[in-house]
Amino acid sequence: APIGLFDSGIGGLSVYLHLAQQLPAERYVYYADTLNVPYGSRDSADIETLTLTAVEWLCKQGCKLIVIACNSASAYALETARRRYPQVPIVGLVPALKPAILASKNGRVAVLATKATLNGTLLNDVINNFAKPNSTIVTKYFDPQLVPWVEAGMPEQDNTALHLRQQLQAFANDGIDQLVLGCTHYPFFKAFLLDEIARQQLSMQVVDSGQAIAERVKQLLVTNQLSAFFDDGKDNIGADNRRSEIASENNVGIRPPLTF
Ligand code: DGN
Repeated sequence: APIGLFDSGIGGLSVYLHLAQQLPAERYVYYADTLNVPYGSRDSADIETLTLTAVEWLCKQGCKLIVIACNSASAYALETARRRYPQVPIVGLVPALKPAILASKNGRVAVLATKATLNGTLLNDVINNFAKPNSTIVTKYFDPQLVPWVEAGMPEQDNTALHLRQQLQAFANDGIDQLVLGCTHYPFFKAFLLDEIARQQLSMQVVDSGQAIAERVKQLLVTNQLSAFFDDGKDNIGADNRRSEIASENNVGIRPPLTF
């Protein structure tokens, strides 16, 4: 049976890339709700309804495990989805603030995410639990332009570069030494950000959740005996179809170029 992934658009592919690397024998179904992207500025009830629709669709495909590869959707629908589909392990995303706080040398941590994620309890619980009183300052940043740029398949255009350079400068001025990419669309800018950080000789690390999510999925597959090794081939995708499938409700494909 396949592993299901869901995002409001194509951002969750940044998580899929880590999964495919760590778990290449698995099959994947990816649901990109490109019809309703962006979720970031929608209200919580709306995000919950759209997410549950996606999770139900992935369950119908016979997915053995589902990754809600969207911080905004996880913020408002992870708990409900787990309650509604208790038979399927569901992994959600929260910005990787914990490792960033632990790694920070000066306690100045930035989290860049959608409004929905920044306001959600998942993120604020992490801040309350791990930010060290008196020594950690977590600053929240919201940038409405980044998701549409990734969706349009043009993270490397000139105005994108200019915008990101200015954004980095603002973080540097604020003394940030850890930048948390709190939206699954943003790792598509990571290579550019790292180049720019090196070029400007800033001491800033960029953190995202992809690797940790792949490790969590691997662990769940092992403990629940769900890895491809145990597959009986009885699912809705077909036992002989051993390639990953990209599913999109309104059939909008992935537009190149996307680098990672
Ligand atoms: N990729 C989604 C996230 O991680 O929050 C957000 C994209 C969006 O819908 N704004």
